[in-house]
Amino acid sequence: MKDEQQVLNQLQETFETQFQSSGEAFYFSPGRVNLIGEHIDYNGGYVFPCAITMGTYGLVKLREDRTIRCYSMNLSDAGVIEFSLDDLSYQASHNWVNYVKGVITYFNEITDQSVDRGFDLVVWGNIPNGAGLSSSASLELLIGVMLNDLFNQTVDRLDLVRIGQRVENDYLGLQTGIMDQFAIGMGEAEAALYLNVNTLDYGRVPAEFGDYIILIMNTNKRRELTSSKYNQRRQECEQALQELQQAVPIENLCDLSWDEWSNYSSLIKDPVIRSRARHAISENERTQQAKMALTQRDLATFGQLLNHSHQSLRDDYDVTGPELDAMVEAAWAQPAVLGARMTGAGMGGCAIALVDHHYLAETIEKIESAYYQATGLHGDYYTAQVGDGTKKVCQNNERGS
Ligand code: GAF
Repeated sequence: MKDEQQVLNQLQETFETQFQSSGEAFYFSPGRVNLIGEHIDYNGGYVFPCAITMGTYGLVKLREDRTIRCYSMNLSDAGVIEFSLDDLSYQASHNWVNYVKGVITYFNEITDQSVDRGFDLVVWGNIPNGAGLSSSASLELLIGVMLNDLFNQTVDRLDLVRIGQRVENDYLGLQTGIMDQFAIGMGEAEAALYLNVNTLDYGRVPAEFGDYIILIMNTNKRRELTSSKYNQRRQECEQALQELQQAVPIENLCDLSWDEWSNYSSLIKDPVIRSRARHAISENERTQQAKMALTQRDLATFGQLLNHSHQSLRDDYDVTGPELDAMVEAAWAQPAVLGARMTGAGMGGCAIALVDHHYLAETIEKIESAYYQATGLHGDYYTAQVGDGTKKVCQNNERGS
């Protein structure tokens, strides 16, 4: 992995080549992994994500006019994508830049149209695209934090998080919850966030795994999180909720405890809808237990809960798919692994495993060999640390050499 200084230098060189002037301020926004609590941030449950040290860097400079020019070093073939502040509508050909437009749209809404000048922007990231590590939420928060500084606003972090979610929900039509933007905006080095999505109350739990580390395993099966499939799961959960509400006064599926669920599950007639609800309610229970296990440094229990989470996402929620299952099963077979599961939305993308770091290299080798045998695909393996939320890195004149 490049070190940060190299990244800043390359961003500046690229800025000068593309825009014939120097960028002024550098920003960083992380990706996230969710330890456990999957597909329940839209069911009123607890989630347990953390920001990671992989993420998106940006270098920006204000302009005098109303033009915005954006260049991604990862998608250099797309060249500079340009638009005017006077037209912030979605355009398919504008690709990743639609996230920039979406954030400006909602930022302007709550700051009395404060974004009144354009800017030039170069970004580079090391979160693999479509891998379920939230490259899009990373970009949303990067832009939000940047706009706050560029236009001397004081929008608080939680509102920037909400703006990111609105970009997904209202601008792009993907009915996601708030977990990803929250983890990225509020993250802190060495801490996982234990978040109640109903109240947005949260606590920081030291992400201390002793001899173990979180290995991120990319299936390289691009996540096919079409809005229709994700939104379909949401609708199924809503249907389950409505049927339960005939008999129980709850507002969210996760208002039911696992014990209560056994009394009411038969109210849901369709077995598929029933299994979606069972996942949400059991996952919420597991997340609470996992938080307790991690707090008590009971990693064996924590690992078991990761395994059960994956089984539930596979059998009840049907969002794993053959590649994630093969990767996770390969990890389960390794003696140095305490637990493994898919992370994020699923349907491709990444899984995580809790691995004894003394045996990391041979464990990766064995997982990779079993995964390749099962799928014909090669995986990628990362050991990112738990890192800070979105932040300004420095002004250009503070950059070392
Ligand atoms: C995606 C969504 F963006 C999150 O809100 C969450 O629902 C996650 O899938 C599944 O837990 O990352």
